[in-house]
Amino acid sequence: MAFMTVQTAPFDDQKPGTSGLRKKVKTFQQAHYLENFVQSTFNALGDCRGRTLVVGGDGRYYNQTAIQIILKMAAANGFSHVWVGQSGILSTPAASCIIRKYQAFGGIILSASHNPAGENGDFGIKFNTANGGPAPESITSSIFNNSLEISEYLISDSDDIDLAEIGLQKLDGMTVEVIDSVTDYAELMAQLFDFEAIHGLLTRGDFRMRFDAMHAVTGPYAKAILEKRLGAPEGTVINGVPLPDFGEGHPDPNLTYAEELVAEMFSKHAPDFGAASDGDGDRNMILGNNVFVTPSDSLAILAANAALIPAYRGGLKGVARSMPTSQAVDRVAEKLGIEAHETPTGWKFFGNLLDADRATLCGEESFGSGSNHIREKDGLWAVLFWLNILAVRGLSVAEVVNRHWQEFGRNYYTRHDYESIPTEQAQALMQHLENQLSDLPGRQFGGRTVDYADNFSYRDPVDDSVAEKQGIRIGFKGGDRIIYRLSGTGTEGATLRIYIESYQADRNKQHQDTQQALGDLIELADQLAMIHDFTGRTAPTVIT
Ligand code: VG1
Ligand code: CO
Repeated sequence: MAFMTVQTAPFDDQKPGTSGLRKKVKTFQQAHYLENFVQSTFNALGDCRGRTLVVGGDGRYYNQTAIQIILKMAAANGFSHVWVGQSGILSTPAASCIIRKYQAFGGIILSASHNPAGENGDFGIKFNTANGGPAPESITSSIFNNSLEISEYLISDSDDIDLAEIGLQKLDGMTVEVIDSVTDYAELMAQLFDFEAIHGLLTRGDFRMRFDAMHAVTGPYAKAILEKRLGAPEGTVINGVPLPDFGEGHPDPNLTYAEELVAEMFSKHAPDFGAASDGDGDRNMILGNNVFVTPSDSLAILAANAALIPAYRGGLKGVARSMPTSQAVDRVAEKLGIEAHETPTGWKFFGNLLDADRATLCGEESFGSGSNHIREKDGLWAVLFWLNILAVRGLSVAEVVNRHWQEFGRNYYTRHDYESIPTEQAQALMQHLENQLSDLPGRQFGGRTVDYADNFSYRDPVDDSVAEKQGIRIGFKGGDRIIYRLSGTGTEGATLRIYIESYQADRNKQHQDTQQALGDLIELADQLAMIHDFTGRTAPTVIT
């Protein structure tokens, strides 16, 4: 067995986006493509000799092939020990948990999250640092710079590792340790939550729950924790076997894509609690009998109820939300007298706040929430948090939500996505908005006055790093907002995301249909951006 130095030439499109590098499987299958990115990552990290790594992915097509390549490159680059999930499976939160628990130097997570999988679908790769979180911008830009200059990579010509077999194997000088994908993560969950109370709820007989794993990575985790450990009846978890093409579905837990679950939860004999997770297990959708909880509300409710949960009984240090996420959680923070941070989109921006103990709970409107237990968002964690709340309070999901609105007011919230717009059209539209920003403050639109209009810039309070142009914000007096940004995770053209929010304190007006309640703001958002003129589109592709 020998290490080889392979000559290569740079690709110019390996700039990591919101969450790592995401491209079509076919792009990754080009000769040297994956290898270039992995070597660029190792080069960005410096001397890798003697270091340790965690490797795993969401089980999508190309996962195992990529893992074999990464292991051989890790060995040739001098890593001493690599932990790999059995059969290459690690959910994103489990990978974060394992990096922290085994004090690894970092981890490589293979996932394109909720993007469709299969031979013609998407693939993705990202690097997480020793704190278990996504590499910060300083590292991702160094990876990109390395990828533009790469001329060779190192790889071993050893045989493949048997990923199905738990235990230690040798790959040249490097130890590969195949570990159970679920055990460490399940143990962590048991430390955070009152499993006895949740067990009581799930075995009570009159409480029914449904969890949709959407044929993606969370299936084994949900079955092990909810059914085996917490006593939920078999069949509680549906679509629980991870498939390389995710059953040809789109494992994005929202009202559009989680059709099967949504149909059941909005039926006559709906279960009491419903939840779904995404491709790599870091997102969650929470539903009750005929109710949907927006992710922004869910974050606020978790924060308001945190004192009921063993792990957070001592109080929250602070909360953080991405900029487009509704301001509902800010009101909870105000009441609790704790810091509330507003960061750019993407979990990597929460890392410093969590490490510095300035935020305990974090969340994004895109169905992601998490805490300082790891450094990624965590789908099943949110589900267990909700179950723990329901078990302790003895209320239904609808009651919990309604009482929250009564106490704090309701932030009506929606996101409209326009997918696969030609990139030039999307950029022209954003430029058109940008050009208006300086004229907007003070202007009136149907009773609302523009308070501020800018392109969001964030200074990290821990290391003073600055991230600019993170989305166009139009804020009105009283707190209503319209936000526009382009997605950084898509692989086809551009996706325009428009986020719309309006606060309602009046209890008698908290039960309108969201799209109706936000109707005039939606129309204004459309007019200001001239969506139809720039894109020819008359309606969004997805509304959440
Ligand atoms: C989207 C979401 C963002 C999330 C990111 C990764 O990014 O909006 O909130 O952090 O996906 O989530 P963008 O740039 O497309 O808006 V996941 O579950 O794909 O790791
Ligand atoms: Co995800």
